[in-house]
Amino acid sequence: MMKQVSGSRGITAGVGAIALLGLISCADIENTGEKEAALTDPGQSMQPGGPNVAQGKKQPYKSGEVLVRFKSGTTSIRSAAVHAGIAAQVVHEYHAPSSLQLVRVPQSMSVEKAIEAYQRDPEVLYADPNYIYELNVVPNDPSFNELWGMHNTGQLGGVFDTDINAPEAWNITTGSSDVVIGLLDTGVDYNHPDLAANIFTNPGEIPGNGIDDDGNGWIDDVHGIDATAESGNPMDTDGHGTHVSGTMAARGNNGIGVAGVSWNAKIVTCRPSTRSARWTTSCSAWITSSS
Ligand SMILES: [Ca+2]
Ligand SMILES: [Ca+2]
Ligand SMILES: [Ca+2]
Ligand SMILES: [Ca+2]
Repeated sequence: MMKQVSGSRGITAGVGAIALLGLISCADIENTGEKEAALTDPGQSMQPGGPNVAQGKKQPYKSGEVLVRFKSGTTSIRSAAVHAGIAAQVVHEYHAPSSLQLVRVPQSMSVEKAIEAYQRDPEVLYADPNYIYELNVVPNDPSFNELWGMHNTGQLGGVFDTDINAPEAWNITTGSSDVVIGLLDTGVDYNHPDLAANIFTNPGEIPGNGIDDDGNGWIDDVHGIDATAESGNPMDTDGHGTHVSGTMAARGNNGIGVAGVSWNAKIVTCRPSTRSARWTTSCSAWITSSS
């Protein structure tokens, strides 16, 4: 279960990030003009000593390409001679880090063999594959970082990747407002700033006029019903239903609070009766008739 932060309007609580999408390689970072990102030294972020395919975990990289960084003071004549030794061609030279080059190796040579050859040369500081990184969709909601169940980097001390891989799923879809989710819980705070946009509205009901406009047996049932109080007002009286709603469909990437599994789905609510089993009929009938 995700960590819940209490408060008068708490759904769940964190630190924001940037919405990113797509595949990008180390070399592309500079080629696409992301100068600040390119200042990151690939050799410091990758597995030293060659591609990590030999270490049990495959990370995709561009075939036929190697990033080579020479030691400080290596002359261009010397580096050119090293490349010529394996018939590799320099296709890009980086300003930062210094002495870093992207080379294309011959088709007859694997990236692994090329890296082995470079690493044998004393002038080479390191040689790495041109790894491809997948930049997943991460919402800008300030408390997203606390949702370890969605994306666990160990940020709260837990086990890395023990999560539902939400950013990976969001690469495919972040949900649809055409989907309506029925909530059977303690109700929902339908005015919550991170839920209000995703609360279902009964199109046949005029709010606050004391009339059952759509004739479904419930007066002013705009966002759901409360089968316990037998009213058309499903306002949460406990907080649990609001918390669950946040997990299901808090508005994602709106700069507020958290993100639900679905960023846009609509929530329709029935607060069940604790006094009789009649609520099951009431809830199912209302949800079916109104959504
Ligand atoms: Ca994960
Ligand atoms: Ca009604
Ligand atoms: Ca009404
Ligand atoms: Ca949000």
